[in-house]
Parts: sequence; C-alpha cells; structure tokens
Amino acid sequence: MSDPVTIVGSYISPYVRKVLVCLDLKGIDYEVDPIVPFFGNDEFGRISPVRRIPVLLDEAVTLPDSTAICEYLEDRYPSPPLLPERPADRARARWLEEFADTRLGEVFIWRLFNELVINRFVWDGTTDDAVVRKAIEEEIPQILDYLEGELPADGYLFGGLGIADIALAAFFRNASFARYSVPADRWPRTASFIGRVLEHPGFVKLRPFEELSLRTPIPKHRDALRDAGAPIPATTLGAKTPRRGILST
Ligand SMILES: N[C@@H](CCC(=O)N[C@@H](CS)C(=O)NCC(=O)O)C(=O)O
Repeated sequence: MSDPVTIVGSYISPYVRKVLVCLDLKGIDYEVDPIVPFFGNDEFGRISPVRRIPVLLDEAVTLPDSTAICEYLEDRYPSPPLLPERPADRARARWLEEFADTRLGEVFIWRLFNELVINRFVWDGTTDDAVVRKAIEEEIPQILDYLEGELPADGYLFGGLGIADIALAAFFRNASFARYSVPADRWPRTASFIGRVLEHPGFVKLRPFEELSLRTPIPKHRDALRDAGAPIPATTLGAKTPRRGILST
C-alpha cells in the first residue's frame, strides 16, 4: 500500500473540490493540507510557482493545477474513468471543464466569491457592490444561458459522473457560499443538473469540512478540521500571514 496522496489546498476552493471528488470517485486515499489561498509559505511557492492551490504530492510527482492533476489521476488510475469514450464526447468534456475553470472561475470566484468572502475575510477589505451586481445581472446569466443549452435534462453529461460534471458543479458550490443559487424558473435544466451533481456522495461528504472551514477563523482551520475527522497531514505548507497572488485572473 503506497502513502496517501497529499492535496495542498483549502476545502473552500472549487479547484481543490474538483480534485477531491475525482480522488474519491477513483477510491484513492488522500490527505489535505488545508491552506487558504494566499497563505502558502516559501516551500509552497517553490512547488506552486504561480502560488495557487491545489497542488498534488505523491511518491511519483509534485503537481500544481487541478486539470493537470485530474489528467494524471485518470492516466494512473483509469477506473472508473473521468472521461467518456467517444472522441467527440471526450473533447466536449474537456471543453466544459475548461469553461468551468476559466469563465466560471472568473465570474464565480474572482467576482462574486472574491468580493463577498475573500476581500473581507483574507484582506480585511470591503465589497465592491458594482462588481457583484454586474456578475449577477450580466455575467452569470450569460453563463447560464449557454449551459442551459448544453446540460442534460436527466443524469450526468456523458453517463457516469465525470470530469465535466464535477468541474462545473464545483463552482456552483462556491456560488452557494456567496448565497447565490440558480433561479430554476429561468434556467430549469441547469438548476436541476447542478442540484443533482452536488448530491453525489463525492460532493456530499466534503460538505461538513467546507462548512467548518467557512465558519472557522483561518489560523484555526487545521486543528478544527482534524478534530472534525478530516484527513490532515502532520506537516503544513501554510504561513501565518497572506501574500498577494502572482496571477491577476
Ligand atoms: N488553473 C488553476 C487555478 C487554481 C486557482 O485559481 N486557485 C485559487 C484558489 S480557488 C488560488 O490559489 N488563488 C490564489 C492566487 O491566485 O494567488 C487550477 O485549475 O488549479
């Protein structure tokens, strides 16, 4: 039995969530060093040169970036698969994952979540209401109009739960942390799809740790999560004070 995989990154991050659900789906043991974005130490900056979470460490590789990590997991542990079989479906799954990571990341994380949560609780700043309003009135509707035409009325996108389902739903979970939910009267397919995916056991079992992280002061995350039964490793790449990020979006 090899050592468990270590994932560096907070349960609050959608990119970390995406990786943890994939690990769970494939039945791979893991530990989580739950550092909040911006709170990495020098060693974290060495292994994640853009200072972003998640990072995976195992006996074979140290790897940042959720997409690179999930592709590695898929190559190393092919069953059950994260990607469908047909080339056209595989291509579409990869595109929807990319759309989630870039556009949903930009709007749900950098606009909504950043303004309502990170600015206040990491940087002691205030919320720019105009940014939040533009996200809710213009940017999110444009995303939802597109998804409404792409998502299935029942089940998941390509049969079993896969990378595109997981990546998309992971961002809507952060939207819910910012008290946003998809209006089901205007986007019924999207609302029911997101609800269905977030009820998958892989997502459900992360909820207590996400909720605990949200209500616990950042310096106490590790201890609180360990006490609650989260798989926390003995050492951390966390720092006591935050540093501004390297990338702007
Ligand atoms: N492309 C990366 C994006 C990861 C990302 O943006 N992570 C955020 C947390 S949700 C982060 O680490 N932000 C800190 C920063 O930008 O400095 C991935 O897929 O892993």
